[in-house]
Amino acid sequence: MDFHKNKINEEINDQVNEALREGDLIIFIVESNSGVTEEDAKISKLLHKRQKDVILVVNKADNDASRLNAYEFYKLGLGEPIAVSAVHGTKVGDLLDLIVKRLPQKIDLPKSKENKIKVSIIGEPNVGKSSLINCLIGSKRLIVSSQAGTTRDAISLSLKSKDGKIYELVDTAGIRRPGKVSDLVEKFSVIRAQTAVEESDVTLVLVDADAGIREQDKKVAGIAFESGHAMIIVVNKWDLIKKDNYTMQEFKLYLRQELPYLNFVPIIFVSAHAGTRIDQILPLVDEVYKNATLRIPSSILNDVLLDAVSMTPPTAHKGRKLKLFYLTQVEINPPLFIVFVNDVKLFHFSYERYLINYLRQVFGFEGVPIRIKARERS
Ligand SMILES: Nc1nc2c(ncn2[C@@H]2O[C@H](COP(=O)(O)OP(=O)(O)OP(=O)(O)O)[C@@H](O)[C@H]2O)c(=O)[nH]1
Ligand SMILES: [Mg+2]
Repeated sequence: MDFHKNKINEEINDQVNEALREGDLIIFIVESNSGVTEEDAKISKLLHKRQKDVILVVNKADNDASRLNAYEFYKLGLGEPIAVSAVHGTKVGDLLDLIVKRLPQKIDLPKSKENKIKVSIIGEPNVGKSSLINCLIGSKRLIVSSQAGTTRDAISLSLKSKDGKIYELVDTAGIRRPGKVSDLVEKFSVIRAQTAVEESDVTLVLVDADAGIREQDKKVAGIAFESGHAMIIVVNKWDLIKKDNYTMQEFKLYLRQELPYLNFVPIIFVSAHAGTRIDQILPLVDEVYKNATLRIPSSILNDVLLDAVSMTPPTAHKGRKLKLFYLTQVEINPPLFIVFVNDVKLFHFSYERYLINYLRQVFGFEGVPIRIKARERS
């Protein structure tokens, strides 16, 4: 336990140093009621050494007495402290103004949503989500540890690729097995991951090669699938597997068996430790994103619908037969198709699956769940 604690402290220090190195402006937060602590003094020394621009924020200044306490922090030598209350929102607006004023002008914010791809990474605790992001960005920005449950909340980091593309990478808390922790925590981690996935363009479903596919991995993959967004299965810790020429193919087969409804999702085998194939992840992200934003003209879709129906016509059900009139794509990223029929009750799952597979055969859509809704023609 102590070993883990020390290891985590070390990781936290690394992370703080990294943030200090990268940051253009440092917000140093102290607590008003505790006065200047030894730790505060230590951190101030570190900041002086770094010669960075610092805003000293005294938090929990909820009343007059604690607001007055703020002046004590002058002695840290970091300039005028600003007293705020994060809980009540007092002076937080002023702080924001101050931050904007002090930020260097050189910061280039992404200009529009168009050239940014948002990628969330989800998976069970400990599969290496944070390690993978660290490896992608080439820096130890996120805390990594062998203790499950290290990442507690979603964190996003920006990455600019060599060709100038911007990716927003979202690390999420591991999705825990029910019963392992209180149900509330498990529910919360699922909801947070769902939200991250809903807001992303592409989801990386991370699994641990050494642990294999567990029930919980299936649940995680289901979250990505349900969102309709593009997805990739990333098998991490490939370095731990004893391999020969067939191992990857065998593992792929095993995955396809365990997750049969995800047969359209690309699989990549990586090691966040050794860096193996990490450079292939973003090109794959680009590819599935392109597929998710594909827009197919209705004229072409209707030719395809005609072909599909003549190839395998719907069978009659209790004397009534499904008729399909028109197919159109109403949304991209995630794609959504609407098919106009004579009676929605006759559009059964099996025919829906047939049409989806047909669309895949013609257009590919690798990595993208396809959804078709039936509507009755009025
Ligand atoms: N051998 C090996 N170990 C890895 C690899 N990636 C991560 N690990 C280890 O797996 C453990 C968990 O890594 P994290 O990156 O913290 O995992 P996580 O998925 O972010 O975990 P939570 O935040 O707890 O959900 C750490 O001990 C890592 O060093 C890998 O590719 N190979
Ligand atoms: Mg983590």
